[in-house]
Formats: sequence, structure tokens, C-alpha cells
Amino acid sequence: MTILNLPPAAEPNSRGVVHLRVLSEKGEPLPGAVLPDLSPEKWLSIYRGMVLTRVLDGKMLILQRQGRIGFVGTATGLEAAVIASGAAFEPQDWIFPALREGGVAVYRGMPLVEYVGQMFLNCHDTSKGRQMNNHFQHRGSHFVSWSSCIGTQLPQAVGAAYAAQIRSQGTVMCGYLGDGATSSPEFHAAATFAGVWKAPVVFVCIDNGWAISVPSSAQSASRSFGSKAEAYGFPGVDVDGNDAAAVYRETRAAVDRARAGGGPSLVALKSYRILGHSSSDDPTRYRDPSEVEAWKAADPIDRLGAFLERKGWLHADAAMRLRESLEAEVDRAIDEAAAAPKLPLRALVDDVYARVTPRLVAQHDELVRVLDRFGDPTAAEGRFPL
Ligand SMILES: Cc1ncc(C[n+]2csc(CCOP(=O)(O)OP(=O)(O)O)c2C)c(N)n1
Ligand SMILES: [Mg+2]
Repeated sequence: MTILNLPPAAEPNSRGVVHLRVLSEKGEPLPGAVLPDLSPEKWLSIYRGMVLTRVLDGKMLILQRQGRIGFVGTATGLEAAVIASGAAFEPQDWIFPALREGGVAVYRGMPLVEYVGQMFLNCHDTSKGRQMNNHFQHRGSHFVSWSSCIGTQLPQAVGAAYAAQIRSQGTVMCGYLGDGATSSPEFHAAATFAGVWKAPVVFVCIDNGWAISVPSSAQSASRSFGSKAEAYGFPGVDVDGNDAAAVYRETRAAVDRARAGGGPSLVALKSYRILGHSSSDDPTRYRDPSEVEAWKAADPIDRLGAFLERKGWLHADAAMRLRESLEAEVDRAIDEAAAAPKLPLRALVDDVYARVTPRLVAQHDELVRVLDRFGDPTAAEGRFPL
């Protein structure tokens, strides 16, 4: 029998775990639940970040389907888990992301044209085309470039946290990971060192139900992802990741504890990847469409929107206008980024070392010869040349 991967409920799941919540599915504060103490402006900035993330996903997927960019990994359905957790860190903190947290870079100040430019891998891409696209970085918002090798960002986050601790900087590091990444050796190494050193790091595990085609129920025999922290000697918590209020409250508590010298935490956010693993994936081959429908009905943007409406801080027409204005903003960024020049080939080698090494010069020259001989592969309009 297939076990469906359904949204968290008020009663314990089959492993006896209840995911913490603050808001009901309809956005009502639950009786007795403590709301995070946020200004209306901060709530609205989180909501805006969530809607912008959804808009970016939709438009990037269209660009990918048009053959104008190569790859997209979306956060659709994960917006509360991504943005409300990211919003709990301060500007001086550093984010070590996984695939789906580009919205946090934008929330923290990455210009949209750089985000889209990284998707196009053109001159607006601050990684200068040396990364695959959809691998954002933004120095100004302390958002570190991700590596596709699952889990590798975690020891880096812990190392940076240890350095900040030694320097008494009061800086907290955020290490994002997926449910699948909890099985990586890097998660184990990072959590071990973080626990021993009491490093100021918060591991934010976004359980989006799947690691490509492996359901998160089959990923581990642990009681829950949050409970894994116990083995490493620090607190872990399991949270309804579609409840932006609960996500913010619990992440913020972990950030505050880390900053005060209380060491690391693991915040596990139960949510769901509504779309495929990436633009190269067809999820209908391995999952039951009924669970996707169940999670669509538990939409995190609608839930936070309903809460904000209830509070009188957001009206339905303002929400619609916000979405339209964000769509227009992203369209402008796409127009600007799409018109930007390609990176010169030299950018591949230019500032890798203080001086370009003879080997890199030789590789660059060889590439120029190949292009002269076979032509520019990007000239094949609207279709992939490979
Ligand atoms: C070290 C390593 N092993 C395998 C892969 C192939 N791979 C790419 S994404 C992925 C699953 C990741 O799942 P999860 O951590 O849940 O993140 P999600 O994609 O669901 O956000 C795997 C196994 C990889 N990129 N790196
Ligand atoms: Mg996953």
C-alpha cells in the first residue's frame, strides 16, 4: 500500500510526531499558541517575499520551457519554509543555502536583475558563469554560493560559525538542507562538530516530502527530522513548514539562542515540493497526484494572507495589486537581464588566481579554437544544441 505524504495534522502522525503550529489552515491563531512578536511591516515583508518567490518560480519555468535558460529548481509550496525562516536571521548573519532558497537572497537584498542574470549566466551573474545556473550567491546579503553536491554547505556553515565564535562576532550561520541531505555524511560531520563546539549555527531542514523520487518517509527511520538533533546534543524541533508564523517563531528562537552562546539547533520544517524536483523531472512517474492536491489546499501563501487579512493588515485587493506589481518587477528584470551581454570567455579564467596560470591560458585558447571551428553553441535559437 502506498503511504501518502500528507500535510501535518493536529493529531500525531504514524511516528507519534506533532508538527508545531501557530496558525490553523485558515490562518486563525490557534488557541493558546504564541504568535511571534512582529510589526505589521515585517509580516508584510515576509508575505511579499513569499509571493515574489512564487512569481519568480513561475517566470523562470517559462523561460526554461522557452529554451532560454537551462535549469530551474523551484520553491513552489515551500515559500513559508524558505522565506519565514530566512527572515529570522539578521543582515550580519550568513546563509549557506541548498537548491531552493534563492528567494532568501532576494529577501535579503539581492537585486532581481542579478537573480535573473544568474539564471541566464550572463554578465549580471556574479559567479561569472562558473556555476551552473540557479546557484545564486550575493555578497551584500551574505548569501554563499551553493554547490550541487548535496550537504556540502553544512560543514562550511559550521566552520564559519566556529570562526565567528572564536572572533566573538555575534554572527549566526544558517545551514539549509533538504530531507534527503540528512542522509549525507556532511550533515553528520557538520552536526557533530556544531554540537561539540557549540557553534552558533542553525540547521534549517526543509522536508519537502521528496528527495527526487525518494519519499521523506523512506529517508530515515528516525522518529522525525527534528529528533535527529538529539544524537548530536542540541535542540531540534519539528514544525509545520506551511505555517509562516510557526516557522518564523521557531527559527528566530534558534537564532536568538545561537547568538546568545547557546549553541546550534535543528529546525525541521514539514512542507511539500508541489512541482518536480527540477525542470528536468516528471514527478507523475513516482508520486500519487492526490497528495499533491492535498498540499495545494494547504497553500502557505493563502494561509499567511488569510492571517494578515484577519488582522486588517492586508486586503484582498491589495494582495492582488502586490502580486501584479511583483510580476511587473520580475518582467522588467527579465527584460533587462535578457538584453545584457554574455560574459566574455576570458571571465572563465580571469580572476581565478592573482595571475592567470599558463595551464588556464592554454585551456582558454583551446576553447577559442573549438568555438572557431564548431561555431557558437548558444546560437541555436530556442532549442538546446546538445
Ligand atoms: C552528494 C550528492 N549525491 C547525490 C546527488 C544527486 N541529487 C541531487 S538532488 C538530490 C536529492 C536532494 O533531496 P533533498 O535534500 O530532500 O533536497 P530537495 O531537492 O528535495 O530540496 C540528489 C540525491 C547530489 N547532487 N549530490
Ligand atoms: Mg527534499
